[in-house]
Amino acid sequence: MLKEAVYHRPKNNWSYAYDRHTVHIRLRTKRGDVQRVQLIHGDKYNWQTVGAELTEMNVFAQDALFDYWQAAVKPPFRRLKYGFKLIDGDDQLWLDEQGFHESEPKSMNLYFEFPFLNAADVFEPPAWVKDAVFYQIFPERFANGDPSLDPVNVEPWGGEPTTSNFFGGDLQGVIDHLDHLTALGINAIYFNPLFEALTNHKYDTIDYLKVDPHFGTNEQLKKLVDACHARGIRVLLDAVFNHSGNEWPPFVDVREKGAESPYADWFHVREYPIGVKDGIPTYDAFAFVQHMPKLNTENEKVQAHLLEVARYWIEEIGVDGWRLDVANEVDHRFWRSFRDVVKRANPEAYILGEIWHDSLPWLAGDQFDAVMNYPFTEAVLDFAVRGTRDGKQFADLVGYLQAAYPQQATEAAFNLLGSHDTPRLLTLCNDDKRLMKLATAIQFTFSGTPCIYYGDEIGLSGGQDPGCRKCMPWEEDKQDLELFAFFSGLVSLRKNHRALKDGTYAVLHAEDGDRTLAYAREADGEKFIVALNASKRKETVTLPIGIDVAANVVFGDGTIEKGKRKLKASLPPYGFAIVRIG
Ligand code: ARE
Repeated sequence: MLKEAVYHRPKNNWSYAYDRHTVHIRLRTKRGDVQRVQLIHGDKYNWQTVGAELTEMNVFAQDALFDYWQAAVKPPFRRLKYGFKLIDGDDQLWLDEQGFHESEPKSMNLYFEFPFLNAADVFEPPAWVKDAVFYQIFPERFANGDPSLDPVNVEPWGGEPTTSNFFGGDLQGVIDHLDHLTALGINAIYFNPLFEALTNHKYDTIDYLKVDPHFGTNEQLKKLVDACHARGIRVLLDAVFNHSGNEWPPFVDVREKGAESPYADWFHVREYPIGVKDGIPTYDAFAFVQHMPKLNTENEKVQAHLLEVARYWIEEIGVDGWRLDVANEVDHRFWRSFRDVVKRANPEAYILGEIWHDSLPWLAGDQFDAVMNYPFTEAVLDFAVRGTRDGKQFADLVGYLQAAYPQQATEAAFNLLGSHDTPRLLTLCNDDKRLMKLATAIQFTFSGTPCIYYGDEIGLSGGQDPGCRKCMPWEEDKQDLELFAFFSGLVSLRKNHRALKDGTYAVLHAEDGDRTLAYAREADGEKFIVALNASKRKETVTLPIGIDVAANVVFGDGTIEKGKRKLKASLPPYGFAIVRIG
């Protein structure tokens, strides 16, 4: 057994409360190196009578180098003291807080501790999130429902988007097209910023308490939210709290009065008078963008204002949560206060951070419920679209990501394949719908909440921002209805089967240099096998199944042939099959 590969720490993704009764304990070993791992556990104040129990651990995830073991235990008195027993043939090793032992430690004093399962510390994303299918709307480009609100320089709908032009999309446009969303089957919308701002993307807020007049009014947003709720659709807004716009009145005041302004401490000014020197603003700003001055979220008045904003839209307008812009550049203390305010306003509200990287520090229950899962985006695109990752490398990366977070974070992850910040999926696929469908099939059969970027479902294309922000075409002959049927079919399949949402996940086929992949999802006695072919040739994959069980392709262009204890899936180039077992 390779001791150097063994890892555990009694915190974070290694030891955490999964719910108010269950603790998950994990251990890492070298891949394929250890036959069995047992968790020895009991109550620290009553080890003799309550403990010590042995629970067999299972490998729940694997990456290229490691096996990740997990056991779920329900300590009767909510306290846990534990150690590990590693077994490989005749070799046995015990692990506690002091390290390895060749024989069972005489005392449990130095075992690891999960001191107490306090309900207040449990990371519990709202239950509805697992059942959600999101749809992202970039408001300026979805639909123009009220031309009387158009900005003066508005261009005809459907023109080429630039960084600064306007097409007149608004809230009425969304209200007018709710039937489209219902037909697609989505049950949650994420809106890019709606508050008053000068740019077409509105990430440069002027007034956090007012809907942009070119989009509509606060009352109209309330009407939209109510209409969505009546259809079972939840609504998420974009909170741009890292920075304001440079026409936000407090910043205007600092620009005019300098250090004497009562708002001087609301920002991070390095030098007065404020301005731009050699392309660098004399104050902190988002990405050196001078019209986006960074807010000082340590200032109590700034906190009070932003927290009131967080409360107002939830309590008074009824929105169901927030997507947090540039979430990783704002201090953790602020996000903790933010969570308290949001959950007080609505305990079921959802908090989604925009973080593109490893996000563990924000996913401990005291800050966010989920993050935009760009690492998943990259894994899927590499495998299904770019062809830079084979089935094994894909499975290894996914295994690594699963092990890197508590299980509830994986179950609530926000899985997107594109957004207003990336080239569109169809464009990345060089307009080859087979690749797009392959990637989307993975997205909809994975743990985590899928999100469709507006227009992807009808074949909208476009490169990097601003190309990815084209106007939604509403004439039927400009929409790819076959693609729409594909998307709505997948949405409905997912919505109707728990196994595809938070069911267990097991890799069935993933080999070096092989561009096919198969995995199983299982829950409530229901099982699906997803078999995928990311190569340009027809491929077959042989998969183990139980004896005499039924198997049917419920979605996809692949076919299956049943053998005695196996299933042969024939997959066309860039094809796939979602197979229902039993
Ligand atoms: C504008 C132009 C762009 C130009 C940019 C440079 O449109 O073409 O490249 O200026 O100055 C908003 C608008 C953008 C606008 C930007 C600045 O939507 O159109 O760009 O403001 O005016 C990082 C951050 C992440 C951030 C992205 C963009 O970590 O938070 O960069 N995303 C949010 C929003 C954006 C928004 C802003 C922030 C600002 O979602 O839409 O931009 O409010 C890597 C890194 C990531 C990086 C990512 C993308 O993978 O790891 O950290 O994200 O690439 O660059």
